[in-house]
Amino acid sequence: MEKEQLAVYFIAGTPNCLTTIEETLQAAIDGGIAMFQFREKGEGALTGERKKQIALRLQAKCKQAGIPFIINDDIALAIDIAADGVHIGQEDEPASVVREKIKGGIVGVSVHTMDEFEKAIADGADYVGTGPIYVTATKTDTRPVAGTTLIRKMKDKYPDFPIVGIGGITIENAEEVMKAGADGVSVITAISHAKNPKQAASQLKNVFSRTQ
Ligand code: 3NM
Repeated sequence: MEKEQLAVYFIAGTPNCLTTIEETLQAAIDGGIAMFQFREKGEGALTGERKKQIALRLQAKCKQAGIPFIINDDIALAIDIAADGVHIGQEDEPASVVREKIKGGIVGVSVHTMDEFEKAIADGADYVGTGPIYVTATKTDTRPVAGTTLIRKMKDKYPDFPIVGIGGITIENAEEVMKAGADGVSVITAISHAKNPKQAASQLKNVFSRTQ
């Protein structure tokens, strides 16, 4: 994968969206997101065939836009529909096992310490996400708020490895995350709950461009 694909990395599931997830994703694409992760979690989350059908529709939109379509945690679904990749946490299957299953696809791993970061690299991850950088209401079982210190340390040691920040990132604070060395920002609410998701995505893209 290219680092530039992390610039504005939108994540969403149906419970995160104010309108339909298809509409929200289309607006985010029109605003210039570079990658999308389908993360169908939380109250009211779809499962089984209904989840798969939505995934296929979102995948088609990403394909048309030429951006990677990543699935959170559900490795079986990712393989079933030939998604471009998966994103896993520390509680999921080991990244080395997922790497084998996903073959040439993108594998992203959530990390919270330098040790987890180095393990993810050794296991064959293509990028890591680290957070929560700021307070987030979207995920309740996060680690303590980390700020940008770890991103700086990670970039100092591995300047070329793709890193994205996550958790409570907004148009206002995204610049701080980029300046700490992140290759991009992962957001749910900043786009999915925006009055104008297209504009929000475009503003985040502008923050990325002006910090390069
Ligand atoms: N992972 P929002 S924080 C999915 O810290 C997720 O690993 C996190 O949502 C982590 O952009 C988070 O609305 C939620 O804050 C991000």
